[in-house]
Amino acid sequence: MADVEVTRDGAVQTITLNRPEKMNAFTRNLHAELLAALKQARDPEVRAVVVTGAGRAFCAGQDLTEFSETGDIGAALRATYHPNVLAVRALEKPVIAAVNGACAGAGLSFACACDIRIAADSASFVPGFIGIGLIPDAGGSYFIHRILGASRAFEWMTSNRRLTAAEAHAWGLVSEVVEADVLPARAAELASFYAELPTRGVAMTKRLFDHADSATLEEQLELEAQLQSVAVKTSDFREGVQAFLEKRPPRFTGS
Ligand code: LHQ
Repeated sequence: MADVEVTRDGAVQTITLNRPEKMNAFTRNLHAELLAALKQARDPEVRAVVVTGAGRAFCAGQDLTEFSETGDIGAALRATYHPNVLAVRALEKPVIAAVNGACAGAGLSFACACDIRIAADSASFVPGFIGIGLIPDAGGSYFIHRILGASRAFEWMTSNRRLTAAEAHAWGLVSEVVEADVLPARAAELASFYAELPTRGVAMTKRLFDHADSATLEEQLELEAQLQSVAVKTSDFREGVQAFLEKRPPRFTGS
């Protein structure tokens, strides 16, 4: 059985981390299959992506039983985690993490690399790293710091406190919490909503916010100007204006 399952429903691709007996912990093989799934999601017909986990966990981070085999950790991170995190950020469509259960260590980092996080009420969020004497990796120090702010991020990542889904929602780590049995349906509904938006506009918004993290105001204004010049040339811009003038809902195609 594959460690990562990919399904397609219309313009929505769902990627399921599929090692339920190991809480979907990352192995080299899972990383490779995840990267292949993210490459598959580049298909222009795919306009929104959901990432979730099989069984009772979202992802427990690095499989600690494979840990000793990794040797040079820096090299292992560069070879396995980094390409997947960068692939999510480079994907020109929204990536929704549907956090169905425990989300720990690099699994938490990966969820935080996604554009949107929703959670089951049974989900929990565990830094993990400091519990085994490590530091946040796989982008954890980058994304969690940005989502929570420096002070809360430091306190959480060093205390290793397990957060409930409700607490994660109160902190702004997830945007929505639903009952566990309706999470797949809610994720599908949210992804369908996104898949019907002007995909290129959504993708360029993603790029702008990533750029804003390290840009000066002048640089950000310039990138806005450049990308808006692209956006006005899309069919979806023409359709949006036409639909507005005709007082009807727009039918965006993502082109
Ligand atoms: C696991 C794991 C796991 C294997 C639970 N591996 N079996 C990158 C590069 C290189 C090196 C190192 O690290 C990294 C990045 C990282 O991700 S470091 C952080 C690694 N992750 C952790 O430290 C998390 C460890 N796990 C936990 O804190 C808990 O197990 C969580 C919060 C995930 C789930 O808690 P519970 O729901 O209470 O379940 P449990 O603790 O009872 O675990 C269930 C089973 O899953 C258990 O096995 P067993 O045979 O007793 O049923 C665990 O050993 C196994 N498991 N995480 N990462």
